[in-house]
Amino acid sequence: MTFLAALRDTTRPDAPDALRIGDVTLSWSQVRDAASTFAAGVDRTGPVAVCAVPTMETVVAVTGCLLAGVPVVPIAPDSGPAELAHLVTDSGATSWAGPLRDGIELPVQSIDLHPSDPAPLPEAIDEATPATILYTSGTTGSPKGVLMSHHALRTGIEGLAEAWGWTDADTVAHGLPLFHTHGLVLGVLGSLHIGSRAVHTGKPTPELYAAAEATMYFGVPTVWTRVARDPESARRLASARLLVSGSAPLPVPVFERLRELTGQSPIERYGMTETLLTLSTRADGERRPGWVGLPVGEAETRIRGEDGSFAPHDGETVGRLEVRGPMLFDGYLNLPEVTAEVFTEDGWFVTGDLAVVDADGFHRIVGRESVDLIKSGGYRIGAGEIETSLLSRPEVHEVAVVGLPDEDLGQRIVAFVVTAEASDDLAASLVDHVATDLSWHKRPREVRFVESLPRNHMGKIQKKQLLEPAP
Ligand code: MCA
Ligand code: AMP
Repeated sequence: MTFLAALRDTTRPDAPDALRIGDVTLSWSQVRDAASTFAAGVDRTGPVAVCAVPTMETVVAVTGCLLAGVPVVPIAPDSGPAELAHLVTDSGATSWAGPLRDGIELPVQSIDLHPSDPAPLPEAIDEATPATILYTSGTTGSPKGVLMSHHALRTGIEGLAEAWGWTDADTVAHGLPLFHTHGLVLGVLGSLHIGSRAVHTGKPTPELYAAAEATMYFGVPTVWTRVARDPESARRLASARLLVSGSAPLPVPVFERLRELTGQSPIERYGMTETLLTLSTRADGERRPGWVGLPVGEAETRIRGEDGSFAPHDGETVGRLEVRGPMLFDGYLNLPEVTAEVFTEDGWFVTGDLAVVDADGFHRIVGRESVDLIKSGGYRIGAGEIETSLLSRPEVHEVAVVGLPDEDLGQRIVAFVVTAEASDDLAASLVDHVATDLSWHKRPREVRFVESLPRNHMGKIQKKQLLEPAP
């Protein structure tokens, strides 16, 4: 078996609308020809950095790299100079595809959506080959490159297809970014493997979802919260086969409101960049609000207490969630020690999430072990990265960044800043600094000036005290 099986299958009937992104639509054979032509010309000396704007060109470049067996590094199109420099240097990218960014001196690979003399489909490649290097934040330091093989992507997608009854009769729609697992791997590459049609709506707004006429809709909880607040758009999703939420916890009231408006309960699933998706409720099974269901495909899970003992399956005992399976990553690029730290001695990946499991094997994610990993709008953001960026400003003497509860975003990034120059202008300028230095979605939504940060007798900042509501 090979990843992107449906795209590679030249015997299946063509469909004129296999893939639609914004106002560009291509058939299966057109996607195949464009991607094969990109593959034929691609620089094979190192990974290709793809500026992941939500366009057909991005999908053709990514797919072309996969067909060629060249690892692809999707880059957030608005990465600031610090983030961009880190991603390009750390990944060892030797070429670039998509809109060129200032400061990038790599050779640019051309993308032709309609080649006049298309190259033939490349031979299947070894499944152990790295497919993607997806950058994701940790609690400290710069984002880490997560190496996913073709085998991991294929087995992960096939597990989901079984759980969701996902077939080539489906049309998948979403409007999520193409530089993360959710939007790129599940939302686009998954269809190119399974053979379903795919529609990228450009942005994930309720109106655009309502107009997409799909059978399966993918969204982060913020998207579903906005759909639930827009009854007219929500009702137009009633005829869909599955409404799927993931990347962060779906609030129970949103689950219930969606059920009221659409007549169907959303599917909730859980995953990580490092593990693809490991847990989900099933199309043919129970969908319980607040719970993420059962292991998918060949994934296995276990929950352990701090002393290493296994948590009883009583639906109450909270422990650390550990995962094993063929859809796991092959490590963090250039970071063997960090990779070793996130695996147990017997080879299970420690997710950093806290969970419970009940007698039926149903899982509920209770929270994260560290307050330093924030999930805002479904984006994973490391507090340390934002603190480092803010501390580069001379006005900032001390800073602590936390995620506070937010009805729309799940968590919103709040920076507590100690400075001698507190003012509204400084707050706005610090927000702007992070938005341009790192990226737009990493900007604090709020800056609070404080006299000092709460510390324990060892001098360590007590972030938990900052999570309490402001007086
Ligand atoms: C956006 N705006 C900007 C920029 N970007 N302005 C200046 N510069 C920019 N670079 C503007 C927009 O035009 C808009 O303006 C306003 O900012 C707010 O934009 P919006 O898109 O609504 O952003 P948001 O409210 O901040 O974000 C909500 C969101 C977003 C759209 C849901 O958070 C999102 O796309 N999240 C998806 C994250 C994701 O895919 N995570 C998956 C990780 P105006 O209002 O004037 O139009 S993978 C994963 O987690 C695993 C494997 C898993 O389990 O799935
Ligand atoms: P990322 O690497 O961006 O995929 O983020 C992975 C993290 O997202 C996980 O470790 C969880 O904390 C969180 N996450 C993903 N899906 C869910 C979900 N359905 N419920 C709760 N948390 C989730």
